[in-house]
Amino acid sequence: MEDKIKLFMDEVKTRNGHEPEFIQAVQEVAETVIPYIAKHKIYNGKNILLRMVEPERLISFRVAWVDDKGDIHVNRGYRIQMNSAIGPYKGGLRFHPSVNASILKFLAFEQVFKNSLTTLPMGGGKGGSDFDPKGKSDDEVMRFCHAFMLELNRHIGPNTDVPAGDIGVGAREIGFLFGMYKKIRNEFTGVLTGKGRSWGGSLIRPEATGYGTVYFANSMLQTQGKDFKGKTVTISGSGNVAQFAAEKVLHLGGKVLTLSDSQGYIYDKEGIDEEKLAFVMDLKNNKRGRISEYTEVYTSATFHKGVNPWEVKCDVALPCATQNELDGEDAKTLIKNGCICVAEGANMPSTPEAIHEFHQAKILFAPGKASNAGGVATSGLEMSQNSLRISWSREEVDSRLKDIMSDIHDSCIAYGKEDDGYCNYVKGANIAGFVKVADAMLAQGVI
Ligand code: NDP
Ligand code: 2IT
Repeated sequence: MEDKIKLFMDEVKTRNGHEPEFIQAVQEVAETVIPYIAKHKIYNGKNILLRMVEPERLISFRVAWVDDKGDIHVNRGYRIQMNSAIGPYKGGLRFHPSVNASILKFLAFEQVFKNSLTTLPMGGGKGGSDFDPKGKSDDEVMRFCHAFMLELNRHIGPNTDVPAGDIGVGAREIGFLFGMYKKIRNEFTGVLTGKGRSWGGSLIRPEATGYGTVYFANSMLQTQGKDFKGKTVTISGSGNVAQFAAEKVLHLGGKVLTLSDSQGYIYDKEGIDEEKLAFVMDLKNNKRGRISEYTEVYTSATFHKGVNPWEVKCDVALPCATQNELDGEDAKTLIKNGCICVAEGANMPSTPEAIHEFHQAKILFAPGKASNAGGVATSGLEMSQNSLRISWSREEVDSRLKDIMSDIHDSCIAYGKEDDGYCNYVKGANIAGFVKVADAMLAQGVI
């Protein structure tokens, strides 16, 4: 089996040698899915995984725009249309200076499995740009988004490819992108999700990734007869996912100790309560400030520059910032400090070494493609509402989100439970996600 995996990975590395994040994401899937393929005859000899690692289409384009001073800038835009076996391509757009083909291919690849897990008919895609919205005026962000959509519009559509937000792309950016799509195509359609409430957006979509992550973590805790009540929780990030993960932890009676951004983390020993969280939301979403400013208002907190929050003792850790933000040493520290559960709100925040440590210690660990699937699942619900031209209530969407997260948890248990009763959620998510897409690819033939 090791040989089969190595042979496969050698081929992936030959073709994508300069893409470390993509190779990392594929390696994790290969280790769990290739043994499954070997045991299931219908997938033998079909090279399904080899087909799945090659994007159906990779679009790269120039985005030229003019700043407030009249200077011209050039950024690179991308859309990776990874797999459409079970539905139109679906996945977010990331605007961050680190964006490159490797990062977007890893995200698009993960998205294929994640979307399959949601039970909804969505293929996988991802896109974005190396544009940095930080420090730009609203007008500059608008001009960039309009220039980006001027090209992207010809590659997407409500039945073709439906982008949404990710790092650096929130309600403001989706608004500008949607406005330009509508103008060029003269169509008001559900071509993007994460839209504003008054123009086709779904209730609960802003909350969905963070809420879903905590619903999933709660199901994990319940397998041990536990829940969030009285649990201490460390969270990284302070953006969309982190904010609403924190909110749901508070709803369920947990105590949130940390939040972070790329400059460091804040530790509030008294806990970040609802009022303090409202301050953070205003600081990050409206004032576009830095998380360190929290300590200027709340003296119970300290700011720790240039480090991540995994050194803080906690019961549950929720990495909600970015890829590879939690390494093997961080994992050892969390385990040593008594952490019992790690659920990823971000995509691939734990390195392979960290995942190895969690599995060795047999603590509860959920990969993002399972635990953060609530965001895209609710995007799927937004697409359904757009197609039906209706909008569901908060309760309706939240209850569907809860059901979907619970179904994903069941799928992980079904495919990931090991002989000693420990659930390997990585294996469970990869195989459950793979089966649905692979069956569709088999049915559709070699294309
Ligand atoms: P936001 O842009 O709203 O927030 C991102 C947060 O992560 C910010 O606090 C940011 O800090 C921090 N961050 C970004 N890059 C780094 C870095 N290199 N090192 C440390 N911190 C960093 O993005 P989201 O909350 O939407 O996304 C967070 C994660 O969740 C990503 O991995 C994304 O792919 C994933 N995700 C998002 C979904 C969604 O619906 N939005 C759905 C599923 C997954 P700073 O401001 O300093 O950059
Ligand atoms: O990583 C993700 O799942 C997202 N950024 C959300 C994608 C979506 O289409 O809602």
